[in-house]
Amino acid sequence: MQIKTINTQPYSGQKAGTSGLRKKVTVFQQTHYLENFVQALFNVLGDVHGKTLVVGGDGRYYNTVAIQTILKMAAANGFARVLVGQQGILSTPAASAVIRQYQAFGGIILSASHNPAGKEGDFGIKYNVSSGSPAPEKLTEAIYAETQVIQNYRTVDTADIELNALGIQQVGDLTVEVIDPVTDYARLMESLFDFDRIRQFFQSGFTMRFDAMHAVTGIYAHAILEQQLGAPAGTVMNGVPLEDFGGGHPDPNLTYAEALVKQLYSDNAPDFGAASDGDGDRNMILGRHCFVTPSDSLAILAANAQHVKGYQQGLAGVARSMPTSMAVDRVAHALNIPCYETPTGWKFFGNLLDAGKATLCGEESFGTGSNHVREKDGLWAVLFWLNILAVRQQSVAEILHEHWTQYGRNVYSRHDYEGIDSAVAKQLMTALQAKFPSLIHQTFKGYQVAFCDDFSYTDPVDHSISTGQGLRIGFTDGSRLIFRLSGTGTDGATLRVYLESYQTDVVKQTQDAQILLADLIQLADQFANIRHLTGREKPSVIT
Ligand code: VG1
Ligand code: CO
Repeated sequence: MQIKTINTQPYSGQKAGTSGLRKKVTVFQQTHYLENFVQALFNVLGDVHGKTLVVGGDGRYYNTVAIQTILKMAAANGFARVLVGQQGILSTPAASAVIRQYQAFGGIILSASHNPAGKEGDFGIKYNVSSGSPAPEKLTEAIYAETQVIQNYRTVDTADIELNALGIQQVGDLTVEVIDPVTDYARLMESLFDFDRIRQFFQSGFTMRFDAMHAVTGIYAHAILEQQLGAPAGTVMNGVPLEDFGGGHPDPNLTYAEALVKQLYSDNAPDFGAASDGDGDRNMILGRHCFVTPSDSLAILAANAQHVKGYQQGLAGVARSMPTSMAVDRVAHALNIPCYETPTGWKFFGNLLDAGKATLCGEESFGTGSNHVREKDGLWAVLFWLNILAVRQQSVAEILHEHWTQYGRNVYSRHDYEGIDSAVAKQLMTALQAKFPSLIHQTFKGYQVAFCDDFSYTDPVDHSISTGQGLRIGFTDGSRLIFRLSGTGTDGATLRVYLESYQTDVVKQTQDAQILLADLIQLADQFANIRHLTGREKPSVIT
């Protein structure tokens, strides 16, 4: 088969954000745009002869077009084997699992996660290394540098590869194997959780709704929850993946998963509710008339890990991203295990997981995971909860409230201001940081400022340093205000304000977080001048 070398010119801005390169579909549709990025990646990887690559995506519009391009380029660049999900599908955690299981050299995941899909929506691409972990910053920076100087890419002239039928095809010297996207992942889940017990739990009348939001987890949830675990048909809602995710915004939170939230707060609510995002790595946990924040969920999983077969031997440590609440720190303290604080983005957990320093990890952005893969994992978190509920035979609300009684409640909320002007967002952050010296040790509404900084992180394993990871204002009672700009959006800027206080009064603990955080919400506006600078009266999304 003839290898073609095609001349091209660099595009600016092919820089990975928090989780890969995310742009509008129309940006990816520009001539050679995707090819440039993929060739830059292959150039940085060096000699790939004899190596195996995993390829799959969340099924959004442009997924299979991109996959055909990538397969042909993989053939021309000398890969020996590509494992690709049937119809181009692999959820992000399943891709990570497949990379690990087949000891692949790495994998390419096509997804823009929860960002809307379709012709006018977003698309994304990212590379994961042989451990299954998102590429570290060193690698993403090298790829970016390569995109700036790229002059040609290699591909082969061949018909499109058949992605619907399982099995092996030859593309020149490249062996393409179309694999079932669910099988390996489901087997991994079965090795971690007590499926028999969960099956009995459903048989005993326990009810749940899982909202796949017309995105990739539909096929995984149908197979695992309904077929394997025997949950009644209809347990999975919006379970058919669509190219445009049904026009929705598959972000599992109180705003975008409204239909599910309504059901869980209705008179005949099921016992348990959960949702996942576009690419299956996020999760939201709900009980009857009850919402568990992702930060609390991480803490509860850590505190109950002994009930779950895959984690019975104990946790080596836990890790959370800096803006995630400190609820898990309290559990770690009680268990006498270390708790690591990393910048936002799953790639920062990779080294801790590889080194066996952390077993469970989590982010406030509805991301939870463990050392079973190197991505956050939505269905895994749901199964973990199901396993705990089946063992403890208590409601979600009872488990949550008992947790708060024992550890205190880290009252938590995130306020997002989406789609604001990028220049204004930068100005807001600069002005806030300039104010830091005037805030230190001062008292506002009874909160005394203990420290202000711009978070930076030194990786305890490879000692790499990441700076500029978010502005923090910490108070003497442990409360925190954190300000960050999103690194995953494609429209203007998104300001994220993270609010946290600590409450030991059992009566107050059950009050609404927005009420308990009211003073801190006002202080955030006072310090950062949010309403004035952005012209927004309130956040666009509150989680
Ligand atoms: C957001 C979240 C972050 C998460 C990232 C990728 O990033 O805050 O915690 O790791 O999305 O998640 P940012 O930079 O927009 O705040 V996913 O499900 O989009 O892969
Ligand atoms: Co995601």
